Amino acid sequence: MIKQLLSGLFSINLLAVTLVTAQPTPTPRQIAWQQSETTAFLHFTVNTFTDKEWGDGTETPAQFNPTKLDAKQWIKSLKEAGFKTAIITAKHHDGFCLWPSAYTEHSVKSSPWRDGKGDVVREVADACREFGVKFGFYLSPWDRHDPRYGTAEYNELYKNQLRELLTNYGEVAEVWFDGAKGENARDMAYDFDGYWALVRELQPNAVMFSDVGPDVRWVGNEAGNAGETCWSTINTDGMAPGKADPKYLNQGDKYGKHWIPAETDVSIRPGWFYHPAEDTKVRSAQDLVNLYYQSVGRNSLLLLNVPPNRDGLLSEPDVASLREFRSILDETFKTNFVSGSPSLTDDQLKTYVTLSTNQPVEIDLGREQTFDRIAIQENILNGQRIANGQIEYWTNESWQPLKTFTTVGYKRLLRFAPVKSRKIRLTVLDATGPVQLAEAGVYKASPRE
Ligand code: FUL
Repeated sequence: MIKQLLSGLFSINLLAVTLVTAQPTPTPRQIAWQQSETTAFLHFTVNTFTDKEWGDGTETPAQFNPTKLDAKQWIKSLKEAGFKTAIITAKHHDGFCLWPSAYTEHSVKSSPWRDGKGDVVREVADACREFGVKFGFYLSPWDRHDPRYGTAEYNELYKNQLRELLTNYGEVAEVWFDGAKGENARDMAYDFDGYWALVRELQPNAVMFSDVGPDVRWVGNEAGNAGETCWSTINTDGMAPGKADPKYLNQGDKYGKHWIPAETDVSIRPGWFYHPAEDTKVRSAQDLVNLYYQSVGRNSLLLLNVPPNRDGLLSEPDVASLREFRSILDETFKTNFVSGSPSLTDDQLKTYVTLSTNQPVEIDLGREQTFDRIAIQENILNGQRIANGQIEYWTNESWQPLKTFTTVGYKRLLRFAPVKSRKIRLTVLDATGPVQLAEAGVYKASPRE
């Protein structure tokens, strides 16, 4: 009897161990991607000059002439605003190539810019190296110019162009595969498996984005909103780029089998490309800070588009907003009030406190402080486990509710009206396994937020 009971317990334990170890975890390239938090998108092509969002492929390279182009100004501004990576649209849906591809004449080499000898991709990659920003590119599968589009030959052309970009411009941190295709677009079966294999072969450290991964997924909208609940785990089996349910992508899946975190792509202006009429519609620094809370603060990454203008420069209102955005964030997160919990404040995911559900952990602030922001992080090196929890604060007499939350993952940021207290208490109420709480921060927001 006792023996039976013991062997029963033993198998339950074994089951628990198997369940925990079978949970998906990130690859080193996904961890590096997530920890970089903010990436810049640079949408630039003939559309910049034709005032369009989607070129139809009939544009002439003669229209492309950014006479004052200075990629150093782009990358320096982005670096100063804390962006760790920059992704350039090497080719958008119109098919115009920003580098002198050997496989088409529809590129910068047929344009008046730098007498047809220029290469925007090279200037961006070089500036990235100079300022210590990682480099990435977007190469639209949908090509409205090339006559080979729609045939098997196009897949070869696309792979040849990928190869050029993956071999001639140094280290690549991210490759962006856009799933967009117009309603009446020609039919075309993209060889995504072939494209992805080439990236793995030539740039094994690069993460690949598409709606459904393989490394990073779309957040499901272009408004800058990761799900209030946002799992890095998801089941993408049977899904293809351009054909996944945006709501599912937005939230991920508590029981997802694959680790494919969400990337939040959103523009600093209403459009993705520069339009003079939108010079007065640039998002304010406060608006950008809000986007940061809604993306990075919900276990995602903020991919913010800042489109160069017709001169080939980032416009002053955009640069001013970016600068103020970073200065606000720096001010808010400068002083962490948490004291006496080294493993929770050392900025290291791998040092953590292990928590079971319904086992509260008290976090001391050393003395009474006024605060209105809390940051918590899980050790995602071992996966994502918190499904929901609550935070209370101590009034000197009792614990009072402060905030509830759902998923945490890499980072959860909580905003609330200021409270004055000396300690908080965090309780995980539901989790998919033992929780590894890596970081906790308690802050007072910048008055400029
Ligand atoms: C979409 C594209 O159609 C837009 O033009 C833009 O590039 C955006 C980032 O992705 O799918």
